[in-house]
Amino acid sequence: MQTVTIIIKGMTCMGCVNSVKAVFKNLSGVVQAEVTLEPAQAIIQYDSNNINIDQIKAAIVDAGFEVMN
Ligand code: 9UX
Repeated sequence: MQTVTIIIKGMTCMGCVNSVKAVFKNLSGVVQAEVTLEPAQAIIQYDSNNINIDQIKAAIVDAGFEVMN
């Protein structure tokens, strides 16, 4: 299992946080995701056999947010 912290720009309320959480819920390979507004980030545990960081970041961008790292 791998863990990555992704800094997310564009989350301005808890609705946004829930939107990002929903993205991870439907993403195969993401095992656990802790999304917070302050700081605006997601700490993600994922299985590198099923998904990579670029794919995780792409899903966040597809949902309308920006990845800062
Ligand atoms: Mo809150 Mo986020 O009303 O796009 S859901 S700003």
